[in-house]
Amino acid sequence: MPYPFKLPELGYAHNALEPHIDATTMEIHHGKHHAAYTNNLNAALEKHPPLQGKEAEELLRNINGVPEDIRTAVRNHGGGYVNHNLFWQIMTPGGGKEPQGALAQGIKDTFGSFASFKDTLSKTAIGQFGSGWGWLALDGSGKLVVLSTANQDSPLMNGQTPLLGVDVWEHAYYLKYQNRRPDYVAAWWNVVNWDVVGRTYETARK
Ligand code: MN3
Repeated sequence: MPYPFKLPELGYAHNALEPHIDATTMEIHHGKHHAAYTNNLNAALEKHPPLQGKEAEELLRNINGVPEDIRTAVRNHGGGYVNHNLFWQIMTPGGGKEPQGALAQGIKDTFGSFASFKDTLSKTAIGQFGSGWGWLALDGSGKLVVLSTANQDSPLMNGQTPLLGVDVWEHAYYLKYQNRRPDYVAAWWNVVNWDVVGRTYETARK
């Protein structure tokens, strides 16, 4: 849905991802951080009616076409808005396990095994210097890729479709894990919603 963008519902309770992600972190992350990205994106677009009919993803895919006076705001807050929309969806209580079907095959073909893929994405996310994200994405040629981005940059800005993202900003883990980003990333795998990631993969490949 285009402007004005709305903070989506989480789809589960704040404490639903415990013990891996604690309720207070979820409350602040969704109710404060994601809400701020949403409000700031709306504020940036307020004076640009021609952009108000566009989906946030479309703005990010063509970030260099966004007027210069709001480009940085759309990059940061539009990125934050879209990245977190995906983040809540790709997590679920009782998640984890392994992908099925076409995605399982794609991961095996690309990374050798699911374990090798997990290791690659974990290292990439942990190694992102400062705030950012680790991603599994589909590139323009339909190949699965693992990458990280700084700040709220989205793979959409590189012509890639994000399938799975792990938020490695300190606001995502500091209350429970303090400086132990590797422990957070290891725990996060237990809440991944592979059904959603698999469906996104199949849609993105069409
Ligand atoms: Mn975040």
